[in-house]
Amino acid sequence: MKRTHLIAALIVAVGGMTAAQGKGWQARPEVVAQAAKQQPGFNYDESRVESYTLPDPLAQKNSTVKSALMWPPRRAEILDLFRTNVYGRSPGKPESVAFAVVEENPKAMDGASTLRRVAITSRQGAKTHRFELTLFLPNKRPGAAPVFLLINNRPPSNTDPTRKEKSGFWPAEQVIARGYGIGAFHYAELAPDEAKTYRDGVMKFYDESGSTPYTWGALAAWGWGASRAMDYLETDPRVDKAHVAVVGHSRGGKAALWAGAEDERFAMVVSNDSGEGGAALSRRNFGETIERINTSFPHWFTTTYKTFNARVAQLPVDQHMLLSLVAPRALYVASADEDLWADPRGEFLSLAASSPVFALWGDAPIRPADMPAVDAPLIVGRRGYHIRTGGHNLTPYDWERYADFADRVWKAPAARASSEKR
Ligand code: GTR
Repeated sequence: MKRTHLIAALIVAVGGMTAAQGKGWQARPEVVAQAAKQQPGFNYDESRVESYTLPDPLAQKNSTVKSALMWPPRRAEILDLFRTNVYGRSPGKPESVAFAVVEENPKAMDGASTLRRVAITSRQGAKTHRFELTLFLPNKRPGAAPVFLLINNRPPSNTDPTRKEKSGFWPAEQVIARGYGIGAFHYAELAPDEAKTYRDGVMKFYDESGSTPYTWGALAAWGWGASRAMDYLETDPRVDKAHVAVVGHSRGGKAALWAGAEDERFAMVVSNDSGEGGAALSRRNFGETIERINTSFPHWFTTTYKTFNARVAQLPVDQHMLLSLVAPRALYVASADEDLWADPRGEFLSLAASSPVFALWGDAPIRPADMPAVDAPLIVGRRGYHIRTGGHNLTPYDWERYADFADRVWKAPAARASSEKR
């Protein structure tokens, strides 16, 4: 090739790459300006993101994980690093868990669904802890239904079992119409979301004369609640227990990711705007920081996490490794265009950096340059992502995308129903 041709070819290649990246999401300047005004002292400027090196999720002491068969010990190691350094150690299943249906309405939502309100009582020694699960199951669906379970971090009225109040945060009618069950419990029933009182929920139940081997923070307690709800779901014949998704928004999203890491019975994990301490990379200096989250919400994480406030680069993990713990199950990460505090790009890059782990099961990579434009969902293998127009919230749009994703990875409900009949 003549020199001039070669130069032309290079320029085309560079131009092509820029064009591809240009199609992806960029924060709007007015949103950046607004964020800087609302939460000053934090970085919202992409050009000020410093370079960082992420720990390799596949690198073990003396070898690299090269196959799905080699993953379990590395997975256990990563899980333990998160327990020690980030979320703390949870007690696991209590001595016994009992379920009581406190209300059943087979004709809820004008006959479209069956409502079950279930009291979940855990017993440990002489102590008991009780919380409630609200569950709607689709009546039109033959057989057991897959279920989306929300860790509700908003007021309980958002998941009103009477349906007198309806909220886009938990659009139960819409999810039922898609053929899925939908459940929720209120996070504060597990641990109050307050530094002074957070131990007054389920943690008290494990505190033995002031000393406990459990170092869990509130996020882990909320995730523990999801596991106890799963204990119930496993017993309900109308629930397809092999297809239960744990869903959470923001702090609930952080808890959902941790629940999915700790409990592999969840076949899908959905993180909605979970940000710092959730899906977003901690090493990327954009939006909320570890120091800030540990200061504002000291009760969310284990105390060791605070020792990383000023030395993030020394954390043995980053959040792409938390996402990796979901593999080979299904994982959906969602961001919102105006939610710069949660670092949408950091959430996407984290998902992209989990690619080597998902590749162990043959999934194609999600590359950093693949970040889509707003409202243009991306599904690659068993991972999904979207960035929605609007602010920090969980909305009917988000739920539609989660149902689309479940249709895809769990096969369309109609197709499943007919294959079940055979
Ligand atoms: C913010 C916090 C975020 C996120 C959010 C929420 O104040 O800084 O990490 O969890 O609250 O839960 O809505």
